Amino acid sequence: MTKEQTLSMIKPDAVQRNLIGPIISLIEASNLVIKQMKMLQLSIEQAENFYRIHKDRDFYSKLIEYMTSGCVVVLALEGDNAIKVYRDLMGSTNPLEAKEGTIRRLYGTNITHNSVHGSDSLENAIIEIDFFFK
Ligand code: IDP
Ligand code: MG
Repeated sequence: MTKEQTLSMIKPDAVQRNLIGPIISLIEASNLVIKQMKMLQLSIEQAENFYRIHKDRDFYSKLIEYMTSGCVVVLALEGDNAIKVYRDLMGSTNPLEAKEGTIRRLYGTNITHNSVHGSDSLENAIIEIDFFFK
């Protein structure tokens, strides 16, 4: 197994509902170690840059509006196969399709307000950790 780092974000819908603690508990229970963490409100420029691969999607403007609507918590997580371990812990993008016990199934409200973000590849994990913690 290879030790990796991944970027996690607790999104505004979860921060607003006092779910930072429960989500961090699930992360720690999955043997992922928090290496760096901070709370901030994304600017429109930051949100647009972070989600630039989705700029041509119909949900993009709604996504940017939502992601800048309140504070987020960003965390750099480390562990064996951290990228997959954390993607599995999050569950599917749509909370209705996410497996029992996953963060999105437990806490997500809908496909936009799905409580958490996680890097989807080693390459993007490096870019995203750099984005917030350089
Ligand atoms: P992911 O977060 O599971 O990696 P992505 O496809 O990368 O999913 O989408 C980024 C974010 O954009 C999602 O987490 C969600 O907040 C939002 N999103 C994705 N697909 C849709 C959609 O079909 N409608 C509305 N919002 C969406
Ligand atoms: Mg994604």
